[in-house]
Amino acid sequence: PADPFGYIGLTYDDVLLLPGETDVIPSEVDTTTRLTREISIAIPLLSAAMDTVTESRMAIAMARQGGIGILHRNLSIQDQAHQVELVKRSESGMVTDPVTVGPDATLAELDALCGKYRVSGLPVVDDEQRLLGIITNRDLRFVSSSEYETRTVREVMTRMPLITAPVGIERDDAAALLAKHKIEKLPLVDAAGVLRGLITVKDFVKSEQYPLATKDGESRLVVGAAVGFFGDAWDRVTTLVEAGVDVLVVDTANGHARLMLDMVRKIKSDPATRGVQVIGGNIATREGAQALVDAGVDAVKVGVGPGSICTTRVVAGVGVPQVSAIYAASLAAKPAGVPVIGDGGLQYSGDIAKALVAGADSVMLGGLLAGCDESPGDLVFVNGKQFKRYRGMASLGAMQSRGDRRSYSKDRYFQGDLSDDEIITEGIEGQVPYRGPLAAVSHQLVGGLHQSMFYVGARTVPELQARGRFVRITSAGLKESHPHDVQMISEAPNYSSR
Ligand code: RVP
Repeated sequence: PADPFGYIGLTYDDVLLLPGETDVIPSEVDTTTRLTREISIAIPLLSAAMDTVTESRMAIAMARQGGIGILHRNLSIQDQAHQVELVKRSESGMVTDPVTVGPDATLAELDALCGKYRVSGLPVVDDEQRLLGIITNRDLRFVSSSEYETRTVREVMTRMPLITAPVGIERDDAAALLAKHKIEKLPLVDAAGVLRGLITVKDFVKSEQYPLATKDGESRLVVGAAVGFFGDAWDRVTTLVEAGVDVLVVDTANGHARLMLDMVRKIKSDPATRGVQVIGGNIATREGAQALVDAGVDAVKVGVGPGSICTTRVVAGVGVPQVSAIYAASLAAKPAGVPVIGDGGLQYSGDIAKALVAGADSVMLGGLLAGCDESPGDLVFVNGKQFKRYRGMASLGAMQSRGDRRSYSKDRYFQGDLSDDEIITEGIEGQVPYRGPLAAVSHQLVGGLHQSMFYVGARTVPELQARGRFVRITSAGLKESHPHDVQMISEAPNYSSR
């Protein structure tokens, strides 16, 4: 090769967007973008598949805001599939396959079911799924918990006849029935009295509260989940698909691996799974993106080493600064019509627009979301300040097995065959400041993007991508970008110095 050093890699802090002629008002821009070939999202954000970022609570919150959460895979197959179910059942126009309980279950068993699915009551059905009644908080109000082991659902449920509706009832008619009878749940039954679905008042409230929510054809929230390609990975894939997952992320630290490409091809061609959207990654070169596109992915995820908790670039000496990596990947993905996801390395809201102009269609966030209420883990107090733990999936903590629970995170880094004391870590464990509810954090991030679009003069994401131009800056320019020569005396909601 003529030049063994190739090109210079640039990242977020190396560039700024040029301001342009504009008549755009920030509050009026449209941030809708393509997540995959077939799924659009109203805000270009994904929450990372990490065990300190995305479980069902975060996935629900992300989808409600108009983005999507990717459930991490450092869980047993059953636990991860259960997380998918929690998201899919969380809110919908109609639940087609509601959780039910039999009349002879004890109240303790009922309680456990309600806890597992986070619902406040269940339809009661016989062995043939015929509706017998319904049991909700109202029915349990006068039962003492000491009786839960001995009393059965049959004794306290509200029996038929109940207010029910036929399958296929219009949304407005259902809302009117709920209101007229002051009930919270409306079972849908067929002519034979068999339970076919359930509509709840909560779902109506939610859909008004979250107008941008990412939903599937049955108005259930959309969710993604990470899978690998070693060992029982195929079981994981099929179990997640059965649980209703919308997007699978074949997730590894080097997405240019042959096994990865085989897994993508298998999911896209197997009759049991080919309906699901597949994201492949991570890669950081044009060739890596091309290989994924050729294997048939529905989106390419970019990022080798940019993560705030990642040490790949120092441990292995491998990676590409993120803005250049996104650009390189887009050269292969764009002509094929495959969306690009920029994963990792974002520090501020301004980095979102930079990623989009470089060639991404959306971005995946870890550190920026790990401090939210909805991320797994408790608050930690340090010197009177509140933090939440945040760790890399290649950190010692994430890769070590705990008790009889093996780590599924190891094989993301091709180390499934190593014992705990042989692991080569590529990530660290740390903490980030507590940030409050995701809604507030995403408001600031997306609000920042609205401002970017105003400055560039773009009403839509495609316009931003077409109009955006970069200027490269020096370390003096970066210093000038941040607040300087002044002591900050109060915290801004979207800025902290690092
Ligand atoms: P960040 O948003 O900068 O915190 O980066 C999050 C991303 O970092 C994840 O989506 C993932 O691609 C990557 N990651 C996760 N764990 C590790 C690691 O331990 N090296 N890296």
